[in-house]
Amino acid sequence: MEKLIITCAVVGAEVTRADNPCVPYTPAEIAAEAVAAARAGAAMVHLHARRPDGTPTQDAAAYRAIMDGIRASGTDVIIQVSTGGAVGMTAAERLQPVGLGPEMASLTTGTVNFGTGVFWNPPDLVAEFARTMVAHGVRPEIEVFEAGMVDNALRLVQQGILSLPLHFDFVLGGPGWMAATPRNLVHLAESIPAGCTWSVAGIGRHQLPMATLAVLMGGHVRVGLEDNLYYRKGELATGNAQLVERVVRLAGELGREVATPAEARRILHLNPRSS
Ligand code: KMH
Ligand code: ZN
Repeated sequence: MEKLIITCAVVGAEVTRADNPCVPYTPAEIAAEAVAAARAGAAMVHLHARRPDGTPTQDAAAYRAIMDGIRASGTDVIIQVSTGGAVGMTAAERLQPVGLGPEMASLTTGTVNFGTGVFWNPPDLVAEFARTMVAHGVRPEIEVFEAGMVDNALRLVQQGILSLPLHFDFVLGGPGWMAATPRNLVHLAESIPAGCTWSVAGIGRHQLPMATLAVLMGGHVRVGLEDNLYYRKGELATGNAQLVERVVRLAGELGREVATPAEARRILHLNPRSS
């Protein structure tokens, strides 16, 4: 098996300090959480930005400040920006951080219910996002909330917009999406073409069981406060690093080595970082 890539989704767009006081808001706080996650063993961070009051923003300046803060720490963690943003944002708003030329960006390849709203990703928008990523040399991570989103991504390959191998992230267990069950995870892992890679992001209480399955199945793992605020039932996580540390321990117990950012770049077919 390849070494295990741990991605940390450090803040997301929805969770607040009322949910868990560790949720970071300012660029400096988000960067600090990302650096702590990287030091704990995350090879990649999935970023969203917030305004100082906690409301989500896709403002490029906010992302730039977060990215600069992460790089200033000296970590070479892979930086993946969100193009999902928050429900209700326009396409132009959501695309802003791609212009900064991060190594990766998330790309959700279909529309799905999200909380009480709709996470709107019609075909034209998805194709535009994919083309913009390619134009900026940004590698997509395909976010899969429903099984048909795998097929939608492969259609982009057939259309010549994206190319294989792709990296998929199966986001399972949120209300209104595919359930976080072993059967669904096996089905998704078997649905992607040979040579592609996948991780799983289990939502809430599903984070740990899905991570465990991925470690055993040869997939990769996403954890972090975006997806899960708790360490265990009734006990809030003390930060992103704590959730990453647990996966590192789990992988060690199960005999799977954890990838460094440089190793993760090789596994994901990203260019090596020169500086
Ligand atoms: N906040 C959700 C509406 C992504 O980052 O690409 C979308 C999301 C997915 O978090
Ligand atoms: Zn996200």
